[in-house]
Amino acid sequence: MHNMNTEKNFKSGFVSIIGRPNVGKSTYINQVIGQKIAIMSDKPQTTRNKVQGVLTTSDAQIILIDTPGIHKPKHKLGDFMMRVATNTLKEVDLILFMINAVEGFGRGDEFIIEKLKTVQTPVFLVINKIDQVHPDELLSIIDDYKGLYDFSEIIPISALEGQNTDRLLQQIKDYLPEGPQYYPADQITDHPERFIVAELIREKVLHLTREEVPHSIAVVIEKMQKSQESEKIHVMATIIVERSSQKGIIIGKQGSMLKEVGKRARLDIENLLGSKVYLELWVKVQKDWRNKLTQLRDFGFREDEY
Ligand SMILES: Nc1nc2c(ncn2[C@@H]2O[C@H](COP(=O)(O)OP(=O)(O)OP(=O)(O)O)[C@@H](O)[C@H]2O)c(=O)[nH]1
Ligand SMILES: [Mg+2]
Repeated sequence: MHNMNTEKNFKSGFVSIIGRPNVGKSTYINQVIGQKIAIMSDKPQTTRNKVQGVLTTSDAQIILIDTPGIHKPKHKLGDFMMRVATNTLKEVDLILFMINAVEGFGRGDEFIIEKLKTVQTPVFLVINKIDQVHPDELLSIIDDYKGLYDFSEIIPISALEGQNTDRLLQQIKDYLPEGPQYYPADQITDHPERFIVAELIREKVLHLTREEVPHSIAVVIEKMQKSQESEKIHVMATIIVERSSQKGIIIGKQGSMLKEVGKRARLDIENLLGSKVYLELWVKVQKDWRNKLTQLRDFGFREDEY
């Protein structure tokens, strides 16, 4: 049973963050939650699944939903990602449409605004990365977007540096209805630890590789259990790639790349689990997995769960 908070005037609700790839949606969620639950990278299309971050305060519970960046799908995985992003819009109490202050208006935004016009939910325009532009430029960005949709609020922030994020959080609370506490106060995400562990490994590959490699991988956790000989948690994971050339890149010269991925991932996983970790990584080729529905399901991309 959840620890229901019955205090009067307690507010709660679901808030979906939508936007083009790379605008900083995952960075914002992590900033609010104060821990890395959604992986981040400078490569577009980092987020693939819906990730919920839960923030509980004395007077409210905000469930923030991170979604994959809106882009034109090139394979079945891309189709899945777009459905995950747009399906959430109907079911939430508030939508944050996030844009990047550095880039101007783009085709992806046009598509998102068309989607927004089909729902009744209030929408905030959140202009992120203001640490990278001169304040004068903000006015022209606001002008570009203001005429396209009747936004409930327009809020410039820097998710990375935390500028104005308190104000945004207050505005979110103002728009939420009175409601129950859905999750226990100490729960920060709806995803099982296994999922986040797999994502942390994928994040390191995203950071360390280039070109087609980052997008062609999936990570599957084969085993995660406390080892009997030591206090460590034994994590065994397989990195799936599409071609044997990519397998070579991920393993690296004499295993150097895989070793580096493992070293960096282990530190993050230890942080997440609060325990020492023994991380064992394998690499396997599964041709064209991003286009095979059965494989997508095997790797955890299940639409019925979203
Ligand atoms: N300068 C600056 N960089 C930021 C800010 N917020 C995010 N970034 C950077 O922008 C890049 C993309 O951030 P993510 O949070 O992964 O973006 P996303 O919108 O989740 O991207 P997808 O999951 O691919 O849709 C990362 O390199 C972040 O460090 C910000 O406020 N200022
Ligand atoms: Mg993301």
